Order: sequence, then C-alpha cells, then structure tokens
Amino acid sequence: MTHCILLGAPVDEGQRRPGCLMGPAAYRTAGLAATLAALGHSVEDRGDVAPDPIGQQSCANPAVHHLPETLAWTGALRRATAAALPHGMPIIMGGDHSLALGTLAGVADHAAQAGRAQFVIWLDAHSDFHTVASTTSGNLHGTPMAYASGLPGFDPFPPFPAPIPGENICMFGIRSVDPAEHAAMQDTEITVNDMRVLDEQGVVAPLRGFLDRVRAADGLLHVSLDVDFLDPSIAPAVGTTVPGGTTFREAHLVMELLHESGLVTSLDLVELNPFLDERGRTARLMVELVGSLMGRKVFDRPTRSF
Ligand code: HAR
Ligand code: MN
Ligand code: MN
Ligand code: MN
Repeated sequence: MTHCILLGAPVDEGQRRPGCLMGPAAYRTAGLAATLAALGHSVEDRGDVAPDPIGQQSCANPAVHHLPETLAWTGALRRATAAALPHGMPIIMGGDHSLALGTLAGVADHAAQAGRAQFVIWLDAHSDFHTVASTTSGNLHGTPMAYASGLPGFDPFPPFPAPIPGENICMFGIRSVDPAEHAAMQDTEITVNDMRVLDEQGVVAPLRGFLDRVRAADGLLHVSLDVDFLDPSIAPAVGTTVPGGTTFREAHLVMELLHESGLVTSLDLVELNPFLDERGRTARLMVELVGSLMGRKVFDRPTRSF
C-alpha cells in the first residue's frame, strides 16, 4: 500500500484561458482522496501549495507572459515535491502543465539525494518541448519537457538540477508538435509514441519496453498526465483540445499497466479546466484513471511479471 500525498497546485498562468486554478478543488470534489482510501492506501492532503513571492524577472521573448508568476510557482512546487517524496507518493493536482517545471525539478532534487535515475512518462497530446526562447504562443505550459531535458533557452530559470537523458523520457499520445519543438527533439533520444504508434501497436508493447528500462535502472518514475492525452469526446474540460486522442480503455489500460509495474513514484494531474467541464465528467474520469493507476481492477488475477 502506498502513502499518497496530495498537493494542490492551482496554477493558471502557464496559458491564457482562466479556469485551471479550480483543478485542485475539482479533484477533491470528485473524491480523489476517498478513491485512494477505498483501494487501501493512506492519504494525506497537504492542501494547496502557495507560490513564492512574485519577482520582476523578464526575458527577451516578447510573447512570454506571466514569467515571474511561473518562476514563483516553479520554486515552491519544486520544494513541495522534493519534500514529499521521502514520505510517500506525491500526487500533484493541477493546475496547468507549467507546474511540471517545478515538479520535475523537485523529483530531480530527490533523485540526486537518493542516488537514483529519473524517468518520465509524458501522457499528452503535446510534446511541451518549447523553450522560453522558442515559444511563439508565450504559454509556458508548453515548455516543461525541454526544461527537464536541460535545453538552453531558459535564462530566467534556475538551471535544471540534473537534466534527464532522452533515453529516460517516454511520450505517449502525442499529436500536436510545433516546428521548433520537432527540430529540438530531433537531437534527443526521447521515445515519442505518437498516436500513430499507438494506432499501429497499441499501448502495451511500447509501454512495456520503457518500463523494462526503468526497472533495470531501479529508477524513479514520474508520470505526468495531461487531460488532453484523452480524446476530447470523453474529456472536454481542457483548454487545448486536440482530436484523435486516446480512448477510455486505452487510457485505463495505460494506468493498469503502470500499476502492475509497481514503478510509479510521483504523479502530475494537469490541464483540467473545471469551468469547461460537463457536470464534472472530466474530473471524475481523471479520478477514475488515478484509481486504475493505484490498483483498481475489475477482476483479480495473478500479477503478470512483464
Ligand atoms: N505547442 C503549443 C504552444 O506552445 C501548445 C502547447 C499546449 N500545451 C498544453 N499542454 N496544452 O500540453 O503553445
Ligand atoms: Mn494573470
Ligand atoms: Mn501538456
Ligand atoms: Mn497537452
């Protein structure tokens, strides 16, 4: 059984559509804590993280907005994530995806402390591989994977503690990549399981291959789940819907396999915008997916070793 540490991250500044700041309240309302407790886990809700004081930082790219606010969240979430990891599994309830600038850095701090390698599974329609310098939308939720990879172009940010090698990063569900992101990813060893790969191979084989590597390295595995990983027909409450996303069963299967692996050590839930939801259905689906990730199954069968 796992000690689950809930951290609210009401981050709204990494994009332009208001509402993600209501995410933590929606997850609580949808019964995230009760869902985890019913599966036998202990749950500690540490409340919402408060951002650091807002500074005056600026950068050369005029498109970028809310940079000081994002730096303030990054620092606070980095510390909150690193502080939680020795005690259990942090589940960060976002908040837009810019929160991962902080959570990934916090996991990196803990990994360095523990002497373990950091691995990331990025479940998203988007690669989020812009830098502060390359983003044309100026929305910093589109940047955390590039930050964690140690790319230049993050001048106002502290250097990422221990850049994550591309071999330790696996993206799933990708179907929207900007030209600058595409170019930057060419130079990396990141595994990009875009929707084409999932259409052809399903989720099982690509996921297994990556999990085998995590296990062999005794790595820490951070899962970052963006609502837009899911098809908008089942998860409408997100500002950046992209058609052709994963189905209900594909998404649950990913979660079930992750559970079976026993390797997941931290989790982001990001981009839920409850203002865009239909009677809470997206929030409830996200909570159900966490249930699958944490061990809910229809029928108990001997755990496959894979
Ligand atoms: N690449 C686009 C941009 O930078 C869209 C980024 C959207 N990101 C998210 N998170 N919704 O994945 O603006
Ligand atoms: Mn604002
Ligand atoms: Mn994202
Ligand atoms: Mn996305």
